[in-house]
Amino acid sequence: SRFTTAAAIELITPPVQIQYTKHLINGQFVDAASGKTFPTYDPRTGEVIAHVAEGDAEDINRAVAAARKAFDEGPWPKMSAYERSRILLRFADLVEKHSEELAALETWNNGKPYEQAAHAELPMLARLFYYYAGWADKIHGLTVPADGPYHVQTLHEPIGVAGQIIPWNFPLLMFAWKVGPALACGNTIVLKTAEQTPLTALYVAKLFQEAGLPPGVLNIVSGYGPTAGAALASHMDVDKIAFTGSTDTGKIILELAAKSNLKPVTLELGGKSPFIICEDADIDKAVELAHFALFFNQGQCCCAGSRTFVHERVYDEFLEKAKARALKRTVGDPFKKGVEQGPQIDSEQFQKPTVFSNVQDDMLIAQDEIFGPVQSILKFKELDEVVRRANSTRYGLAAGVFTRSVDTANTLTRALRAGTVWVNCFDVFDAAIPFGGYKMSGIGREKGIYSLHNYLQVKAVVTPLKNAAW
Ligand code: TXE
Repeated sequence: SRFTTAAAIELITPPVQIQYTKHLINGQFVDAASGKTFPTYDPRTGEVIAHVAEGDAEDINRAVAAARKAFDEGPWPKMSAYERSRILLRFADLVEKHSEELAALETWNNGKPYEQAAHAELPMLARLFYYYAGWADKIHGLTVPADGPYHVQTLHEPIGVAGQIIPWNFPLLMFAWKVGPALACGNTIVLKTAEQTPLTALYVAKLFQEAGLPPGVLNIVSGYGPTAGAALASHMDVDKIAFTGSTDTGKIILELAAKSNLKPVTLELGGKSPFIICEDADIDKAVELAHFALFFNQGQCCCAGSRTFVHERVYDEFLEKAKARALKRTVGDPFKKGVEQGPQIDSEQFQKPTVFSNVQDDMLIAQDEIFGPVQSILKFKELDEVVRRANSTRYGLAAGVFTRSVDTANTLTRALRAGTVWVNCFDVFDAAIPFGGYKMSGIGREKGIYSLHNYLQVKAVVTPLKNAAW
C-alpha cells in the first residue's frame, strides 16, 4: 500500500459518499476533454477512493472561456454588490449545514484528524465567507483632490478572470482564502485543486450553485501541476493568478505569468518559521505551544514553527518536556476520537514524531522546509543573536515569540522579518488577519482587507470641471 502506519489498523468507514468527480465548467459537471481520469487516495491505507476527471490545457481553455463569458456578459460583476453578498452568505449557511460531510470528506482524502477538520477548519471556512460577504458591498473608490479644475475619482473594479492554484494541506481553507475575496470583488474564477485532494472543492462548488452563483463564475478543474496548472498560469485570457504551494513551483508560476500576458501574481509559499522561547517564558505553556506550532496538521503547514529557539537558561528543561510531549502525541486513524495526528499526505512517514536537539543554523533541517513532524530545537543566549539567526533563512512567512516582557515582545516583533508574528500564541487564523510572506515565502497578502487588493483594478477617472480650459 502507498501508506501505512501502525495505528491505521482499525479502519473506520468514512460517513460520506463521493458524489462529484468531474470538472465543474460553466455550471455543469463534465468529463475531461481527453476522457482521462486519475485516481485519488485515502492516505490512511493508500486505497483508491475515486477516479477523478484529469484536466489538461483543453479543459483549462474551456473553463477560462466560461469564466470569461461570465465576466464579460455578466450578470456577476454587474450584479448589485448586495446581491453578491447575499449569495456568499447563503453559501456560508450551506457550508455550516453540510459541515459534517465536508469534514469527513476532507479527512478521507487528506488524512487530517476529523475532529480538527470538523471543529476548526469547517467553521473557519464558513467564517471566511461570512467575512467576505460583508466586504462585497463595501468596496469603493475615492474622490481625489488633484491640482487644477478637475473632478477626479477612482473606481475599484474587479480584475477579471482569476486563475487560482491550491495545495493539498488545507484543501478547503485554501479554497476559501482564494475564492472568498475574488468573488466578493466581482471576479470570475478558474480554480485548479491539488492532484492529491480534488474532492472537497467540487463538493463546495456544488453548494455555491445551490446558493445561486451564476454558471461560469466559479469553475473547478482537477489535474496535475505541469499540465493543467501550467496551462492556467500561462493562459492569455486569465487576468490574475494566485498560487499557494512550494517556493520552486511559485517561481515557475511567476515565469509563466511573465512569459504569457504579464498577469499579476500573488504567491503564498514555503517557510521555516522561528519560534522563540525567552528565559522568562512559562515553560509548560511554551512547550505545549511550540509542540502545536510544529506538529499541527502532521507538520504540513507552510507556517509551521519548525525552528524552536530556546534561551540557554531554560533549554534543558524545555528539551526534556518537549520530548515528553512529543512521545505523548496520539498518532492514529484520523477518524478516531482523540487522535492528534493522522497519516502524512502521500509518502512513508514516521511512526513517532521526531525531536532534534542541538541543531545548528547551517544544518539542512534548520534551513529547508521539511513539511513533516520534525521539530528542531536550537539554543540561544542574547536577543540580538536570536534575531539575526531567526532572520537568517531565505523564508519569512511567520514567527512566534514567547515571553512575559512587553519590551522583549515589542523588540522582537519589530526585528523579525516575517509576514506574521504571533506573541504568546501561534496559528491564530482569523478571516480578518492578513497572511503572507516576506522574502521567498511569497508575494502579497491573503485574508482581511489586504486580499481585496489582489482582485481589484483601480481606474482613475478625470473630468474637467465646468468652464475649465480642457
Ligand atoms: O507542492 P507544489 P507539492 C511545500 C512543502 C512541500 C513541497 C512540495 O514544502 O513538501 O511544497 O509539495 C501545482 N505549474 N508546500 O509538490 O508542487 C500542484 O498541482 C502550475 C508548501 O505538493 O507547489 C498543486 O496544485 N502549477 C505549501 C500546487 O501547485 C503547478 C503547500 C502545489 O504543488 C506546477 C504545499 C506547475 N508547473 C506544499 N507544479 C504551502 N505554502 O502551504 C505543481 N503545481
